[in-house]
Amino acid sequence: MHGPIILLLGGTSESSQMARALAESGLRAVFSYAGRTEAPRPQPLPTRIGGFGGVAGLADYLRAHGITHLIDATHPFAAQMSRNAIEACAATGVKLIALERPAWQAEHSDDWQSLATLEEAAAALPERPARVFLAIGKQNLDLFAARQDHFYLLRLVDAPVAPLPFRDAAWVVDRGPFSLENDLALLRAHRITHLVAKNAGGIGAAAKLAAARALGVKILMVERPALPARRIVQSPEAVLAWLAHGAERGV
Ligand code: 3Y8
Ligand code: NAP
Repeated sequence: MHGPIILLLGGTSESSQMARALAESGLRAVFSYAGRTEAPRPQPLPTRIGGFGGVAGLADYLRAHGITHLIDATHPFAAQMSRNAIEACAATGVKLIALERPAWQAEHSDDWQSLATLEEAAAALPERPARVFLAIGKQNLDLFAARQDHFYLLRLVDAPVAPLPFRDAAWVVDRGPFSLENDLALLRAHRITHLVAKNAGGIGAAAKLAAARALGVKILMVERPALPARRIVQSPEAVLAWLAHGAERGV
């Protein structure tokens, strides 16, 4: 009897942990990146890069490759990919599980404001000029372009190819995982007063929160988009148990 044939949707530190666990288990799996960055971290699994072509494209891929189990370990803000995975698995009968890290929580000493969207975060910036660490990558920067009176610090995975939509900005190229000392130095060097972040959760990008706490920087946290119900676990071990359980039952 053949074991599961797995598609692992990646792009997070948890998906890298999952890939290592799958490689060690000897199970048949392929790792998938969207192709957002120039040189994504190499994985210990056969890797495909690029979109599938919507729900239909993903369903075709699942059928063509005899995929039996899909692990969605994408970032909590990769909502379109996660929605597509739910629909394509429902259409093909492929079993779906999400590997997701818990959201970050405000601590009592935090100057932390939760927002529903990046637009709300932009609107929440103060009237008076501020010095803002936009730790949201390079998509969505235009949402902040209306406020040219702030200084913006950006952290990008790849150097920007287009000019930034800001009058007064600096940027660093860094991929993470980030360290507390690095993020403390970054916030101090740029005299940051506000931090805008998406609630990624996990450890890879949490250092900026600890640095903000230490320096009394105001945290504007964009909370995660809602997703339809699906099976969610929070560790690669739980995913392996789910795979083993299913395999025993021959499903
Ligand atoms: C291409 C794969 C690892 C994984 C690293 C984690 C950590 C850094 C949190 C900050 C926040 C941000 C951004 C971030 C996080 C980890 C993890 C995580 C945030 C890589 C990766 C890919 C991407 C895509 C990229 C986005 C961008 C977002 C930078 C690889 C490094 C800001 C999200 O240039 C672009 O277009 C970049 C696009 C989507 C958000 C955006 O809108 O710009 N991630 N990030 C994946 C693919 O092609 O499928 O290149 O190796 C993965 C990681 N991103 O191996 O250590 O918690 O997992 N990535 C956010 O949370 O706001 C950084 O700087 O503090
Ligand atoms: P998204 O908006 O949810 O997805 C947009 C489209 O990108 C999807 O419909 C799909 O294209 C393609 N795609 C996304 N993830 C893919 C994957 N792992 N493999 C193959 N195709 C993928 O996704 P996103 O927010 O742009 O994120 C893209 C990648 O960056 C994901 O791997 C995600 O885990 C990672 N990431 C994102 C963030 C973030 O802030 N959004 C943060 C850290 C890491 P088709 O419809 O053509 O299939």
